[in-house]
Amino acid sequence: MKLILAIVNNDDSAMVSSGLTREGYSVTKLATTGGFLMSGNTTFLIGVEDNKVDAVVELISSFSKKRTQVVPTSSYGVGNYTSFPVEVTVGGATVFVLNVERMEKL
Ligand code: 2BA
Repeated sequence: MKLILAIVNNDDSAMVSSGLTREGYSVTKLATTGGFLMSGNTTFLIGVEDNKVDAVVELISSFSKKRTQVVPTSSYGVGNYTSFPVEVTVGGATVFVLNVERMEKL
């Protein structure tokens, strides 16, 4: 068994969530915050049999869009701070697949 940990943009999370539940997967959603942009995203925990991993990753990918975001950054030069915007690409989704040693529902 595997545990899929998928970090998804908040704008895509409703589609990812309904897509997964529609296909019969059990899903837990956590409200999380990205360390770089400090904005909200959603982390899905999905426990599945090994042979379902690729299908779940594909499904998450199909609902997770890449988007660009402009982030203000600042640098210090010749006695003053300068602020300038930088564009970063966020997503689709960041996915980790972990081995599960044991799972029980008690
Ligand atoms: P954030 O940490 O808020 O990062 C948002 C986006 O900013 C990232 O998109 C990436 O394009 C950019 N970024 C992040 N750190 C950066 C840095 N040090 N310098 C320049 N640009 C940087 P994604 O890569 O699509 O990541 C989206 C979210 O997924 C991240 O939000 C974070 O919550 C999570 N994530 C991504 N990689 C991770 C990892 N290796 N471990 C844990 N969480 C991760």
